[in-house]
Amino acid sequence: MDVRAALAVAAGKPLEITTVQLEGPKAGEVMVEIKATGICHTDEFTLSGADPEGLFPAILGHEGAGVVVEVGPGVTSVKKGDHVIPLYTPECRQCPSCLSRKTNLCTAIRATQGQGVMPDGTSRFSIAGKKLHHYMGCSTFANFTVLPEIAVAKIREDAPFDKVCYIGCGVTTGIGAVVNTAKVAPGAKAIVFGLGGIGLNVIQGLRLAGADMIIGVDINNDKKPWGERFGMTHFVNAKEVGNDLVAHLVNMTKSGADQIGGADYTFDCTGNVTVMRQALEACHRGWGESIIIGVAGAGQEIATRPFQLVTGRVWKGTAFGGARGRTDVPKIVDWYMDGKIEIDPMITHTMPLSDINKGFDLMHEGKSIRSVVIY
Ligand code: NAD
Ligand code: 022
Ligand code: ZN
Repeated sequence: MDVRAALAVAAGKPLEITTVQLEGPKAGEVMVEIKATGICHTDEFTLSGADPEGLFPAILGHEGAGVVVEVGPGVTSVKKGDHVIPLYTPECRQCPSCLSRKTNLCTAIRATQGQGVMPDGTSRFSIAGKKLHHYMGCSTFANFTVLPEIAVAKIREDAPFDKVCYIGCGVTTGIGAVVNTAKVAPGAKAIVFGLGGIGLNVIQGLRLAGADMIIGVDINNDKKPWGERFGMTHFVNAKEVGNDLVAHLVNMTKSGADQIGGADYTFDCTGNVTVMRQALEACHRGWGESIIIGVAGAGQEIATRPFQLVTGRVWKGTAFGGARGRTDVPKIVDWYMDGKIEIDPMITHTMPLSDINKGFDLMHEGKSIRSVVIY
């Protein structure tokens, strides 16, 4: 069938709004009508050509929400009419990783997903007979897409697509990093580096977890009111503090008889490897944990002195907030519908698919927290 899509024709070129062809779902697959999709950094990272694993031509997009319109043979967990959120981290519940209970990184379709094809090794998208690549197993920059059954989370039907699409990446990543990866306890002191679409969700996750002190660090003072809006208690401009940033943060978090400073938890939401080091070193000796969320550029490396780890600081990373998509995403949708978390104010811009390139411009210019395309 014909579908409307924003096609990534080649690295560094704007997306082309065009009609492409989509084949129906095969065994174990579902076709979803995408109703809304967020625009996230990794779409831009791939489109720019900076991602060495980027494949073209492709249908990008990985932060969507929509309705199942058709299911392939053998599909049992969802049916036509179900509302779903696509998952770039699937949950098969059968692979060694899923069964381990130690990680959310399901391996069932990992190899083919990275190659831009469905689990059977073929693509459902084409244009004029020429195959197009899928992206992160989702391809939400088209008004219809095909996904493996294990890569959709069924959600309640009263949840608005134009808001809950953000749960497909940013919201779950930020909140999940707090509740699943760090497992922050009430009373904690935390520092969040980078107050963008991810960092603000870390902040609201910390508020939900009952953290006492939530320090936000950014190089842009315009982010201060944004952080405060979601629970930040203190703001630090890293540029204004300069070289003494870590000492400044350690000083701010001093407490107890020994007056040793440092946060219980820190989160990198910038993707900058210098910031990742600062985040680790701003942790409390003996127990502070630093969680890397930001994705660094290809070939980048992190460094610190081993002393930092020998004295008990812990360096961790998280993908999709450690969330098991089919299990956890519906719960986060409930949290939103119950008013436990906020999404609406973070969606600063919406646009039709025809204006999707404007959404990328807004992200470049740092003018948006999130842009959402409404089909
Ligand atoms: P964003 O651009 O909206 O926010 C980044 C923020 O960092 C901005 O406010 C910017 O001013 C600030 N910043 C830049 N340099 C800084 C510095 N030196 N010190 C302090 N602050 C600084 O981006 P986002 O959407 O919030 O995404 C953040 C990162 O998270 C990206 O690298 C993205 O790819 C990554 N991400 C990771 C996952 C995952 O599963 N691990 C999922 C989604 C996004
Ligand atoms: C989402 N991300 C950044 C912005 N929005 C993002 C990017 C990569 C990952 C997670 C979130 C990620 C972390 C670890 C992995 N990925 C590897 C997972 C594995 O090997 O099992 C990752 C993922 C998907 C893809 C590539 C890398 C892909 O589909 N191409 C989850
Ligand atoms: Zn994303």
